[in-house]
Amino acid sequence: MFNIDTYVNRRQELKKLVGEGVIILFGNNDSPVNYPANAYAPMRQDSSFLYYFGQHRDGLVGVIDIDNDEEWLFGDDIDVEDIVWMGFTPSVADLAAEVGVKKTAPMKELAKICTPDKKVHFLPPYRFDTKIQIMDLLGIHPNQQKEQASLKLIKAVVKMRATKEPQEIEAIERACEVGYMMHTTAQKLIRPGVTERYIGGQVDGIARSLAQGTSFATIFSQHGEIMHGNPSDAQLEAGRLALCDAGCELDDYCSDHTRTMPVNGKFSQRQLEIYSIVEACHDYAIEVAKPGVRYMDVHFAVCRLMTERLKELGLMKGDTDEAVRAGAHAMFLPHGLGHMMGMDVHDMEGLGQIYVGFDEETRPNLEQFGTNCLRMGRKLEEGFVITDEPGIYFIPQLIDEWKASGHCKEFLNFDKLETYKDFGGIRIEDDILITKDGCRFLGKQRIPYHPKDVEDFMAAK
Ligand SMILES: [Mn+2]
Repeated sequence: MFNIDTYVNRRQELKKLVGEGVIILFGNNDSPVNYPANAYAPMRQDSSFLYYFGQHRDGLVGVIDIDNDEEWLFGDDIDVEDIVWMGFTPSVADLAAEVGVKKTAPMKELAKICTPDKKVHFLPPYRFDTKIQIMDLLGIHPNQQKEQASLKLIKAVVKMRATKEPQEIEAIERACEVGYMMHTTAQKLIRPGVTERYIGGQVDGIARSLAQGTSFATIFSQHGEIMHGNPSDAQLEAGRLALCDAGCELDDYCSDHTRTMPVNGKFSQRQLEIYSIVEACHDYAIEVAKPGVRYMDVHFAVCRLMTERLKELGLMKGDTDEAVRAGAHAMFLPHGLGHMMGMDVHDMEGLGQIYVGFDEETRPNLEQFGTNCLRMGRKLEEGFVITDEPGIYFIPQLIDEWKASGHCKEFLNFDKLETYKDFGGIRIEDDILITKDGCRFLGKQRIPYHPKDVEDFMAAK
């Protein structure tokens, strides 16, 4: 938790931006795994609630009544029977005082402040219990809640959370340090015969030992071409690549890195050829990302670079600009170059990607395969934290489908693609901070990613 002024000032700023009405920020509740008392642990607080009210306990709701200039923390104090099981927990009044909130009340009083006749601002809910709370309070059916969420509040929250304060950047740097430990642990343990699940578990263990846990379900797979490939019980095989996409949460901030390693510690010539393209794309993005540059333009510049290089390998053909306009590169890169990162690993995604990753002059293209997965396109600003994560994947089913339909056949060499169906996929991902005149990596230590560094690191284990 940051100091009390942080939360007081943030709420003050939010009041100014929203202007009138009552803002209600729902904290999260415990979420049961398989019966009510067996909850997912650790409990994950809602990030916007945390940003303005700082407290991690479940069952809290923060209210900022702009019209009456009052701030409230709603929640029920636990009784001694709960204390027997959970230990002592500060009262709601004490929790409120820690973040500079003067008024508190039990949850049943919430309906007295947030009445449907007032202009009540709420964020789009993503948990079912929150949807029920909103329905009880405001009479809005869950199906209608996303569209009735307050655009004014969404835009204000995005504006504030998008630009990271120095103390937030420090927290992300600390999370990246644990990210370094997670990824280098994987690099040390990878060898033929070990299961994906074992490595995935060790990576998760670092996140749980040194931080609050992972920032998303760890991806560790020899099938790097599967975007969200969870670790299976398959054994690692010499000659294949293993892709590790993992991050932690520390002090409520995330890290998110991806590395791709040769299982036997040495890249083959074919792997090296593809790897060096991804590496070049990754490094190019860091070279050009700076305030005023649109990340969508960086994305397409990377797509053109990738296309040029894939043409040299005979996997693509034709005019580079036309190929990228047609979306042919999405055969290899079906996602965007990156996303905002912060308290959420895809920061604020729940508030609506259109408000987080785009602006008035940069609109998403939802029609074209690949481009429709662009999470971040807008002009970069100092203080943004984004990921740089190009990849090249060989997805057998996608190759088959495009080959059968002839999609982009003037830009793709399907005969050559056939021979890459057993390749897998490569992604390299780092977290970067947009600075005054450029950008920089976050985290003190670079997780090895240049091929020689990866091989040397794996050999030294
Ligand atoms: Mn990412």
